[in-house]
Amino acid sequence: MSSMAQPTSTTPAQRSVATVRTRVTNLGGAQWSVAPNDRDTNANAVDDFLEVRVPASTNGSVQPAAIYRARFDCAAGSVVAASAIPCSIAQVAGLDSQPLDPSLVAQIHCSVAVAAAP
Ligand SMILES: [Ca+2]
Repeated sequence: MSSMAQPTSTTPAQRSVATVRTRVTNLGGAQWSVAPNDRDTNANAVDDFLEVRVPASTNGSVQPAAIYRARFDCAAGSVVAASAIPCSIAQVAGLDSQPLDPSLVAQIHCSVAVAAAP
């Protein structure tokens, strides 16, 4: 599965892939791994799109849980609403890489919560 978050009021800077990896934390333990990548979708030399591939690492079912935490930069004191960060599920496949039944895909949702960085 991969999800995408496109912050509108935060400003992720141009970062290397290695730096982006340090900003995305797997919250699912051994259920899956996370493989983040950021992209510049409008060719202005600033990455503005976070894509995270989340391959399951078990043969059993994946339990509902928060999948990952991503840390974005924003100006000190600014307030960012979760609704300002769109999130979508881009692709869902089974462990065999085949698309899942649409009734299963319909049960998968993307949501965003916002918290200050520790
Ligand atoms: Ca851009």
